[in-house]
Amino acid sequence: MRIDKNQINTLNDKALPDHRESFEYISHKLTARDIPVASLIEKIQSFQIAIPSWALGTGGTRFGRFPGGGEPRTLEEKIDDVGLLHALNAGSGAISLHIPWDIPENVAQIKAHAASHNLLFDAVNSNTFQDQPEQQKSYKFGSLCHSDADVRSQAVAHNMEVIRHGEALGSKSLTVWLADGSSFPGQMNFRKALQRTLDSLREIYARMPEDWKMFIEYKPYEPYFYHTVIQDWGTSHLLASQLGERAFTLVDLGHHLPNTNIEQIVATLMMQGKLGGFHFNDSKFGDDDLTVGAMKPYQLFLIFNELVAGMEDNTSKNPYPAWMIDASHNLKDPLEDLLQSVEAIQLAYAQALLVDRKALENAREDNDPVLAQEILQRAFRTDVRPLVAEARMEAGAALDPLAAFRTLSVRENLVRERGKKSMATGL
Ligand code: PSV
Ligand code: MN
Ligand code: MN
Repeated sequence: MRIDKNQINTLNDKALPDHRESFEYISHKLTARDIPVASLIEKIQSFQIAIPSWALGTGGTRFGRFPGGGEPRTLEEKIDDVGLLHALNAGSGAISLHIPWDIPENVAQIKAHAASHNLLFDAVNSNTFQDQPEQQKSYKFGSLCHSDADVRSQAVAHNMEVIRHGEALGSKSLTVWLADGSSFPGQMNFRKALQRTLDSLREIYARMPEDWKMFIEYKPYEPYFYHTVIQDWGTSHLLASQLGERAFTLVDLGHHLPNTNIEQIVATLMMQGKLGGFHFNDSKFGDDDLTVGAMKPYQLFLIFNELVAGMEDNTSKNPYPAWMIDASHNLKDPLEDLLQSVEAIQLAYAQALLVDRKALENAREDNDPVLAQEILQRAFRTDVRPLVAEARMEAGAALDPLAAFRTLSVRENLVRERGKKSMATGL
């Protein structure tokens, strides 16, 4: 199924009078505060969020999976799904592939297919956390950190293969997330495991194309429950610093222990020019991979407040970060969940753009926490939904993507095309 512009225009026309009223209201308010609305809209439009190929199907939990039907069965269909999202919100202009789940058989065809949806290929992801059927050595006790040099070589070779696929498609970065770790005290030598990981990453880094970046994810626990080799941003930063200029830390919001001050991590990494990318999701307890903004929208705003501050005052020359959603869908329709996530990200970004940075800096210099809080919350409590909707409509997408998804019976159409029992490949 493809959504055409006429369908979107018809829906937008119906919603237009109501939208106009709310957009005029906020435009008027912002203009009175000397905030240029047109440039806000441009910024929102150019903020593109990559969709991971593995989030297009039902993830399930380790206790079960309840597929909803109409899931993409092939890489082409995964691209089609991201194309649907992008047609609805004009904010999901890239797809991130996970190898070997998404091996492109016919590269020229896949590229043309993505281009027909106006999609780019974002970072490619390696997978050394599962054994594949034809694989010689097992990753049961680790991959890049393994005590057996042959396992490490196999994992390095896999990352090189992922890079080759990415190069063919036009990706420019490799994201490495390692499950490597141990579940019992004494099981693994911390120092050797980290040293081996560094050495293996060095091999990959050395052979990475010159215009590529490496993003290193961290995670405190899971699948192992005592220690993870790259457990936190500090360890990731240590590795990225030792590897070189084109290695960066990637922050996945779910990869922190409860109550971690993620916005401070963002500020620190940006200060060092080492924030490479982001995996957005939300959580209550751990790596819950829930819809972005579903639990802690204020935290998301505070993170964007640091991101915007870091991008505006970029003395450390942090590269423009790669934005991606990394979520799992157990209850919701994956596409509806992703529409909600993209919107939540755009709203937090738009709110962060409203922060009066000069006034905030003055309040900080004056040690006035009351005023600092007022300034931040004034931005956070502004209803920026009409701004984001206007940005979408101007870009040819839907004023209300979720309503459009339902009115156009997108899922029903996908079920008709792909069947009730179609399950996405991957997780
Ligand atoms: C691991 O929890 C993670 O967040 C990494 O980004 C993986 O690549 C992704 O999930 C999919 O398993
Ligand atoms: Mn992730
Ligand atoms: Mn995760």
